[in-house]
This record gives sequence, C-alpha cells and structure tokens, in this order.
Amino acid sequence: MKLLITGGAGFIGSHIADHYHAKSHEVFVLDNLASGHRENIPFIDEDHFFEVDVCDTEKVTDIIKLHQFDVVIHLAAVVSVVDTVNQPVKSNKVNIDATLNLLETNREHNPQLKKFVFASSAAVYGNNPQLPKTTQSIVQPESPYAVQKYAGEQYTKMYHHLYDLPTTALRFFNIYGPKQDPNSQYSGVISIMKRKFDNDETFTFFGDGEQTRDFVYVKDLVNAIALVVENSETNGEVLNVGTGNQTSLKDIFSAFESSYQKTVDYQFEPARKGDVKHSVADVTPLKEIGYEPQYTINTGLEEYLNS
Ligand code: UD2
Repeated sequence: MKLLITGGAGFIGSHIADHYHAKSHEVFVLDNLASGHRENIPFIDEDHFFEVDVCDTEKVTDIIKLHQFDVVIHLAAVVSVVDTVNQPVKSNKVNIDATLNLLETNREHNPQLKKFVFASSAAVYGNNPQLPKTTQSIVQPESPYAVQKYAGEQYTKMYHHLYDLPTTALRFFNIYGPKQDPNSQYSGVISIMKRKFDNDETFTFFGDGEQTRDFVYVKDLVNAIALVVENSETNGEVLNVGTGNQTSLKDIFSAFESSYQKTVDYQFEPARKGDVKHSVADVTPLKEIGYEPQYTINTGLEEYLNS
C-alpha cells in the first residue's frame, strides 16, 4: 500500500510510519516540523519526506495528484490546547481549513483512495460527566482545539455521507509512549512524570491526584488504526480509541516508583481550570472490528520506561 501520513514526524505519526514501513508498505510523510522532528523517522528517506505545511493547499494538492495514495492518515494539527487558546484563528486554519482541503483534494484528485483517517480527540467531550464516554455522548467542546477537532471529524464523516469518500474519524484518548515530547507543562502527564523521575525533580499534581484517564499505549493506538484502515465498515464512522480502563494519576505515580525503584518529591497545586475529573472511553464499536488492547497500563509503562 502507498500511505501518506500528515504529521508523520510527530510522536504518534512516527509510530504509525514505523509500523507500515516495517511491513514494507510505501510510507510518505508530510510534516512542517513545527512540532515534529525529522529524527523521529530516520527510516523515511528524503524521497518520501515532504517538509510541507499542511496549509499549503497547492503543494498538498500536487502531492496527492502525483502519488495517488491508497491511504491518508491525517494527524497534522496544532496539537497543543494552549496554542489554540492563544491563536484561535491561526489554529483554525490548520485544524479545520487544512483538513477540509485535504478531504476535498482527495475527493477531486484521488479516486483510488481506500481510507482516510482523521485524528480527533477525547477533548470533544469536554466536561460532560457521563462515563464511559461514548460517541453517542453529548459533546461539549471547551477550547478552540476541541471545537476544531469536532469540526474536523464532522467534515470527515460528512465526506463519506455526501461524496462516498472512505473516511473514519478516531477520537484519541490519552496516548503515551516513546517519543512523546515532555517539554511543555501541557504535554502528556506520563511524559512529564518520566522526565521528573529521570531528573529527580519534583512532580506537581494538579488537583488531588485522584483524577483518572484512559491511558492508551501508542502501540495499541497504532494497532487500532491498522484495523480501521483495513475495515470498510468503519467508513463514515467516528470511533473512540481508548482501552476502556481508567487509571488515577496517583496509581501512575506508584507504578513509576516501582519501576524506578525510587521516588521523587511531589507537591499538590489546585486543579487546572476546565480539568476533567474522570475520563474513560467506551470502546465497544472498536472491539466489534477486532480491537483488543495488547497493553495494560503496567505493561505499557514498563515498555515505555525501559525504552
Ligand atoms: C488531554 C489532552 C489534551 C486535550 C484534553 C481534553 C494529552 C497530552 N492532552 O488532556 O490535548 O485533548 O485531554 O480533555 O493527551 N497533570 C498533573 N501534573 C502535570 C501534568 C498534568 O497533575 O504535570 C494532570 C492534569 O491536570 C490532568 C491529568 O494530569 O488532570 C492528565 O493531564 P494531561 O495533560 O496528560 O491530559 P488531559 O486529559 O488533561
């Protein structure tokens, strides 16, 4: 298969690229390296790497026209909630306009397309307290990021219903694993905790540490995507990608202590504004197409912390 992964030099994209490259598929990556890193994908040669902004409609269209990809996995985005709060208009261009353009370009110029996957987010649920979160749950976007992801997934879905494009949107829950960037205070909490344990620094719990998340090891996410890519029954669907299990931050901290055989100092600060107390995905629809997470939080952390 010939695949295009937008945002393929990022944390998640590079794992997807690795998966398909290792299976001898022809993988192309499009990334402007704003938050991705070329070093994440050393196995992708220059002929398969486009250092292009996903907003550059002309270049993106030329690439699609020329290569006629079987599969497009669209991850390129402003991924930081805070960046979208600071730059709502600019991030709207990347997260909504570029998504719409990519869909449209594929509709117009790529008749052989077998699957278009869009990365949405559990952020669309906002503070809706209903658990587990199902795709039937009410959405309550509370940031430009969440609004933009919701718009992107709805366009993605609509392109199937209106134009028969083979699309699927996936709402990612809390993904963690190697190559996740811990450098912002809004990076994934597990990557932050790892850095604190590596450097013997103080970890800060925002809130009481009892908050829970559905943490997904990145390799389980890759497997979920691979299943969706092969499954035409998911066309026009929006699916959660979680594990169906929730783990508290305190339990994650204890798992780190066991793995590192030491502890680090910790402190408590008030919960972040808009923070969700509990989050867990209903993954029944994904399981119906054969998904079964291969990693528990303990085995995922073990692999991550020893990588
Ligand atoms: C996730 C997404 C975010 C958005 C949001 C929507 C990630 C990395 N972030 O945020 O983009 O989609 O879901 O709901 O997937 N925490 C600490 N100490 C720290 C860092 C975090 O206590 O140093 C807490 C944080 O306040 C939260 C929990 O850990 O209660 C998880 O934080 P996160 O930023 O990893 O993920 P989340 O679910 O808030």
